[in-house]
Amino acid sequence: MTLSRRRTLQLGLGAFASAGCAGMHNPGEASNDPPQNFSVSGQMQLKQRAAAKGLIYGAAGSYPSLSQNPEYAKLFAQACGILVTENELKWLALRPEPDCYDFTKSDWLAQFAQQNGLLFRGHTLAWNQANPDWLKQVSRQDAEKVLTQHISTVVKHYAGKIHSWDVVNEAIAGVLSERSDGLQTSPWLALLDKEYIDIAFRAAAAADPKALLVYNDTALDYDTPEDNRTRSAVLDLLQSLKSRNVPVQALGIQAHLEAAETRFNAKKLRQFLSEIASMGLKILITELDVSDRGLPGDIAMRDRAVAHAYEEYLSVVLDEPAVIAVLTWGISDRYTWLADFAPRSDGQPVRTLPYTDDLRPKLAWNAIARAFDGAPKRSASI
Ligand code: 9MR
Repeated sequence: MTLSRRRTLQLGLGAFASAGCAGMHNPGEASNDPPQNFSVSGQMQLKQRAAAKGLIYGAAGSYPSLSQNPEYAKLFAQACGILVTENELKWLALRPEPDCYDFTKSDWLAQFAQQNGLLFRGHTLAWNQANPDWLKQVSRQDAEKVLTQHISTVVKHYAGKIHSWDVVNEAIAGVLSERSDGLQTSPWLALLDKEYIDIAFRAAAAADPKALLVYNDTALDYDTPEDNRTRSAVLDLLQSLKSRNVPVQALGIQAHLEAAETRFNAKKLRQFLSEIASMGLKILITELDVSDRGLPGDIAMRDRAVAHAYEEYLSVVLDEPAVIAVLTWGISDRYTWLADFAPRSDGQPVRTLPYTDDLRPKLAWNAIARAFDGAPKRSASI
């Protein structure tokens, strides 16, 4: 049985992706060897290379990693133009009790961003995961008030200090949904049906008219039944929101990629981006990383395959002028969710992000730098 990418990643079933799975590339074949040349010129950081093209580069960071590791924090501030809260603004972290908002850790991150001249970005106001147990006790009658009050309080707390919000995260389950609209089972769907998406965006817009309001989703990248279905359901959802004047302003494409996945179809992805842009929406690549599960152990070869996946993907998405930002889900292999959620079956540490676990840039860094250097310059109005 082939499990979907979304489901295997969410359940942490990394061992599924052994090299023999259908659709997985066998890196031992010479014809499929990844390119060797990832040369980069100049000394500029990723955020500077992005900025030179009118783009923002940044990453997700967490309170434990940034507050406890000064060397990492220093590198993060040098490399990134924006900091995304990895976990600290999820309901689970922020709302231990119904009447309590604990901003301690998210405020620390906001201050870190401000002190280092980074933009700040919030993730996320409505998701089916990372919710506190007490949410299960909320009645249908109270649900709209609970969601609206949460969003109003949290968004106002950072109003004027935040670049953008992932207002709703992963509302679509695509092929995994039993509904014709592809919506993902969630406490909010159970309580408010699909209205919860409208309610969330309207509450966020009322609380901070300046923040960019993003609908964020995963499994949008490949030419697989799951991703084709997700792209189609996301287009339908965004069209429906726009037709009812729901204030969604951008699509966040998470882009959790897999180096061993061969079903990348540049034309289809490019077409999808054009369709999103034609709705007047901006696009952000919000959680980019490249899993190395399913690749052989050899580190040099693995790094080339991961780098190739970054460059191939980014060169397609950066061709679309509506893409305004590229954010990786972390910057160093030392702090990546993939170590726990998609570990390698050979037990070797994963090598998925631009910097190694001891904070040295590796080929993935070169690949991202090359994609920025080769990207068309955005016009000043974007
Ligand atoms: O990286 C995050 C990890 O530390 C958390 O344990 C996990 C559950 O809250 O969420 C991870 O981040 C996810 C993000 O919030 C939404 N898209 C998928 C990300 C990776 O699972």
